[in-house]
Amino acid sequence: MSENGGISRRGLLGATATVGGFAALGGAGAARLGLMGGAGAAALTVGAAPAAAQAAPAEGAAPWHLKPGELDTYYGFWSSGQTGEMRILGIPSMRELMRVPVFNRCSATGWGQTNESLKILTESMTDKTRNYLAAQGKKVHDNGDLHHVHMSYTDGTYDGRFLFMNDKANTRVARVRCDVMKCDKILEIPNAKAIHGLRLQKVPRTNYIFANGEDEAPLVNDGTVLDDKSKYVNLFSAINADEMTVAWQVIVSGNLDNCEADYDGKYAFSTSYNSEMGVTSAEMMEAELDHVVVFNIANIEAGIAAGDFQELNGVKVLDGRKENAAKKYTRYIPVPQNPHGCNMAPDKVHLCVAGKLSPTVSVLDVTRFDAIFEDQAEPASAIVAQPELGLGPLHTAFDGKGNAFTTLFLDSQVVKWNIADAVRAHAGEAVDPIIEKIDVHYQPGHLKSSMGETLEADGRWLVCLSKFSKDRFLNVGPLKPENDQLIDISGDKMVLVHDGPNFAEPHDAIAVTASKMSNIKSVWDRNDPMWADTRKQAEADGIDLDSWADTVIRDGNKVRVYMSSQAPNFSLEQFTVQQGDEVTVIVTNLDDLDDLTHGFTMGNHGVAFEIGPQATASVTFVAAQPGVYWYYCQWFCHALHMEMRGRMFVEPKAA
Ligand code: CUK
Ligand code: CUA
Ligand code: CA
Repeated sequence: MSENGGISRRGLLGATATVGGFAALGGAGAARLGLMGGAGAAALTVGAAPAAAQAAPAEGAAPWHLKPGELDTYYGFWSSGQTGEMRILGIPSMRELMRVPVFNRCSATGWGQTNESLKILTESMTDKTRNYLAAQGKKVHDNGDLHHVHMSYTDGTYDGRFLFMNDKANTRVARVRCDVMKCDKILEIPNAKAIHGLRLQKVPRTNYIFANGEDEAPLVNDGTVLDDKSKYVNLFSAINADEMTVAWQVIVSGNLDNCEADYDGKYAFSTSYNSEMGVTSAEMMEAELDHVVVFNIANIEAGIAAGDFQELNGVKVLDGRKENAAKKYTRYIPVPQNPHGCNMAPDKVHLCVAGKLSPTVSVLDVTRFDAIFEDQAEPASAIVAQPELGLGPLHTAFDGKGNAFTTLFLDSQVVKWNIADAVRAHAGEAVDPIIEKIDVHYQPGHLKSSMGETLEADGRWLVCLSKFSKDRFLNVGPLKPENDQLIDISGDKMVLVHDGPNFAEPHDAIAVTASKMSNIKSVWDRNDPMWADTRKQAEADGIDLDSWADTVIRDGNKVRVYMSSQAPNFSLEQFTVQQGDEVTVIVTNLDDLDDLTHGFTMGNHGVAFEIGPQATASVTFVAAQPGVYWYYCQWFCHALHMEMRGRMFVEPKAA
């Protein structure tokens, strides 16, 4: 068996000769090589290596094969790209455990429809968005593009409190509470456009969320500027993680792609693939060198304190462009070409910047940044290695033992290499930093090692999120799943052990030791802030939400229907409203057992939501059509679950 699983992807490319010259290729060249997708990418990825090339050890001995009832040892938190939700998978089984709606509309849970979720989705909305949505007859966006999920840190490792994530589509950042695995805050970021890269401060704890705006836009974007490029900017945002408010923004030169933070709490970094500030794909590939922006957190905070900012849409905005270097907010490190991934090694020293159009990863020594900010050293002096790893390097992960793993998008491979050897080779020593390459299927984007973005990187598992599955699964039509692959990295050789089909499009994931997640509840706290507003209204209506409630309150043409659920009954088997009433149904689930969720679906009204054990949830709708309508519990809860239903009677409007 060939170690690389048969035919090498490079062979298919016929690319040996093009590796060196790849960085110099212009737009057309890159398009021909398929990097920009389309026909090129397809041609490149058909013709797969034999699928069975990676033989698994005998069953039973395989640590990734969990028997029924066995629990995984890691939580995987996955993004879902254009689906807009967060997903939880178990590692190493790769079983999908849960979907957590965030930016999307969820039919099962009522996310995007319940009053409690609508408050979270709308409370930080800008006026511009609110007005846009009103013109569509909508209250909220029901799509998102969630690329990056990261967990809050204390002292450089995961603390199990929160997960934070971006929405590139509608320029938002969200927070998910780990105790109940529900989103509790969504923040629309003013001024910036298309929040893409998102990372967290790692030490001493996560006070800031760093979020990149990817798209350039006029700073005052009011329809008066189109072609005057001097008015276009990009913004780096720091968000207060506790309050979920924008702390400050920095205007940068060039655009921003992925970001990262160090293990000292001093710096954040962003890659920029459009240092050219081009507006066409060809313009964005003109320069051979783009850059990494380094943000000096203390200097920026001092600048804010000194009043060196303009206030724009309620946010303090500093100028960190190249021409403002004297302020020492930012430094620009030149790297080749259209860099993408930006990953900090757990050795606290090395930042790995993947070249994408260049076959190299640039290794930056962050301990040199102090001198660069003090103008005692050139920005480029931070580069201590630049190993040539293969075609289309996108993201890097770490095993905590000095090795790095980089995805090669075009080569459809993961390359394992040694950081110290790469540094020695850069200094002129005759060492090859590349340890091994393994084929993945196909076209990998992110990859993530277990605990690999913490000081507790353990080198056990590597998840590789491949963008194409092609022939790896039964054909399901023109739209294919992606393929999240699991690689055992605990031994000397990487071993591919699992293919995991996944729906559009998990860009990124993190793998967290299960013991970090001991604070997850199975039953809600009755006083949870999620329904604090609903509780306040109930108190005003004289209703005790914590006991059996079966009361209908009329308030003009607003009707509030309070009911409780306890398997297999709703407290109200019927209620009556008038045509045209604005009806709010408030359901409290008084069951307090593990896994006893009820639901409320109002037939032919497009209304459905989840009520977890001890939770309260509500939905408001207009009873526009007279008649009898059945409501029912859609969450299987009891042998008499089908019978758990009742009637709403809508009386016709008096003529
Ligand atoms: S980006 Cu998708 S593969 Cu949005 Cu993290 Cu690199
Ligand atoms: Cu309650 Cu089904
Ligand atoms: Ca560029």
